[in-house]
Amino acid sequence: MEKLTAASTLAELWRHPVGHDVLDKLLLQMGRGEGWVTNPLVSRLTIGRACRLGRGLVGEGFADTLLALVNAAPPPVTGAPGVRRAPFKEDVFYQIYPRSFRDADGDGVGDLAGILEKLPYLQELGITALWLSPIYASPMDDNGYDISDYRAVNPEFGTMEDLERLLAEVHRRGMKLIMDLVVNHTSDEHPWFREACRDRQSPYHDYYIWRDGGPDAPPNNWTSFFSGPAWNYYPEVGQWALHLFSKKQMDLNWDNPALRAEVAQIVRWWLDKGVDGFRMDVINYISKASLADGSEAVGKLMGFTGIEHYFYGPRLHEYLHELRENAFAPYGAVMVGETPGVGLEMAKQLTAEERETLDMVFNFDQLETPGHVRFDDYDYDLAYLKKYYLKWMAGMPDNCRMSIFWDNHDNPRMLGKIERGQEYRAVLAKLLAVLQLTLKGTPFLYQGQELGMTNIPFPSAAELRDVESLNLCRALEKEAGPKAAFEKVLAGTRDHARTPMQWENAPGAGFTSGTPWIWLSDDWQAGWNAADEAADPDSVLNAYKALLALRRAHPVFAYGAFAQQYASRRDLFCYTRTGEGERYAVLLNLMPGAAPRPRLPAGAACAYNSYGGPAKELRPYEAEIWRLEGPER
Ligand code: TEU
Repeated sequence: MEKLTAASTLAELWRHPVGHDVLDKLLLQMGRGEGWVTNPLVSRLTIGRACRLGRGLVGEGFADTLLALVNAAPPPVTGAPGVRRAPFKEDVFYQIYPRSFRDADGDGVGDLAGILEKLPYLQELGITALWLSPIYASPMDDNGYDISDYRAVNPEFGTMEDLERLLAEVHRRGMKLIMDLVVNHTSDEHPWFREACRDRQSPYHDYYIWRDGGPDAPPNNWTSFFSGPAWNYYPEVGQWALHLFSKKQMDLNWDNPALRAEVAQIVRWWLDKGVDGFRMDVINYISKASLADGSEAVGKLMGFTGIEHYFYGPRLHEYLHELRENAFAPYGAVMVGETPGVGLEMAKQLTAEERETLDMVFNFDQLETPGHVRFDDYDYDLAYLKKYYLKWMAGMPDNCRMSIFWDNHDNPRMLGKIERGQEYRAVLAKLLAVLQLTLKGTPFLYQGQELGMTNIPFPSAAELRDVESLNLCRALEKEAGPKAAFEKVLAGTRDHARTPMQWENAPGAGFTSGTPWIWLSDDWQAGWNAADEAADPDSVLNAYKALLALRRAHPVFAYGAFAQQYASRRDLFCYTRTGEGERYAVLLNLMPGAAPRPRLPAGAACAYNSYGGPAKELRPYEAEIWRLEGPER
């Protein structure tokens, strides 16, 4: 790939795969269409001139940062003929947020014994692999994403024996278990960091990212994801240390080979115990290009300043490949990267089989519609979800793999972002289930999604628990007062997804016999709980069971080719999946009103209908799967 320079045009940047991703992301955040860059006036500008013209906006040095990022990227990925089979492509993963899943000992906090208790439920649901959010020793500043000992279980969740018992039972039931690997940072209470603070000469000092300087001003203008500057000052050593997340989550220095060897050892230690792989937290942030100031304009747009220096760093691919070779590959363990901010080409570069880095990535750009960030209060438009997946389905070749997800512990639930009311709650939940389980990629469900759990407004700021929400609330209160601050935070708080699982119509929703650690609404009383839904043939839970069974029985959903159908119908999202000697059509009505039904080929047989059976028209948000016969249309 030819290197770009300041004399290259924006048109050339747009044609460059990684340059395209960067421009695409900026346009998405601005809520602008492609025409903004591709129009002849703009596209002929050189990168240098465009950055000079916009200097007031993007700041000095932005062109250099951009060119370095683009030019350090690996060569573009070309497709491969035919899809290679692999278990992780056939699995359906289910994310457990242990604090909120099931509390077996009544202290109000979910635990490993609680997960063990619910394995029959998960197996019956049809899940084949579990992902556990962190259960390691941690001061819990960020609910376990701040690890103080990678080889210990937090007593709040149980013991190592509990974990081993859980793992054995998961395997006995023919399922897999992956853990969460949080190695962009450790807790400030990790012995490495303590040692690093105690003695500048200690080998552990260089495990972290330090800069000299007086206590008055941090070394650069980077901001943390959880409000405020991304640096803490440590008078013991007279230095600043970087933390992209909370003040207690200190970034590790991946440029230090000793640290990388340490991480590989941790991974092998767990793989020796028998875990089947890892979901790797913010793994695309591990290679920092430089510690130069971030662009203020990009910072404003994204909500965080400095991100262009580390979200696709120059040594990212090298570090991932090394870790794969040294730890994952010998065990055949699965490597799933959480990669906020990466675009389509970057996702290809990170997952292409021949590159031997990650198996799959989580990309997040489906979660907000153009021009929006998570804390904006707006209604999500399903037309964007369709546009997004049409692009990704067409763009991801068979040698790359994406995950498909709507919900996780970091975002309000998708269902509630599309519809705040309850009118179409069940049928919309089923539509999302059909889409997630029939797109080409590996689905990751999040606990409660299978029940149609949604975002129920928290009554007050006192009920919020998440460090991100609390910090943001505090910061906003100063400018806007407590009421406006709470309203803003409420729109995007991660706590929406962290409310307890609703198991049954009983006090504590069957989550706990004690007082839950986080607010629990009374939603479970209205039938939105696992026990009531199991008994109701029309429930969201039973829809998931049916769809998971269908997916498991027909590998075409894991491997088959995707092709859009009835493309002129803007109100519908229709596609076929073809392969493994089979062919299915999926019809989704994206509208809360009835829509004329497109004509299906003769011999089509209904394999799933979200209203219990097909009607003449497609009803609001109706979702169907049809088994087709015969040749391609
Ligand atoms: O999340 C990282 C991530 O990209 C975002 O969720 C980010 O925290 C923020 O929302 C920016 O918009 C991972 C974990 O999933 C999250 O729970 C942790 O808090 C975070 O990393 C730090 O470990």
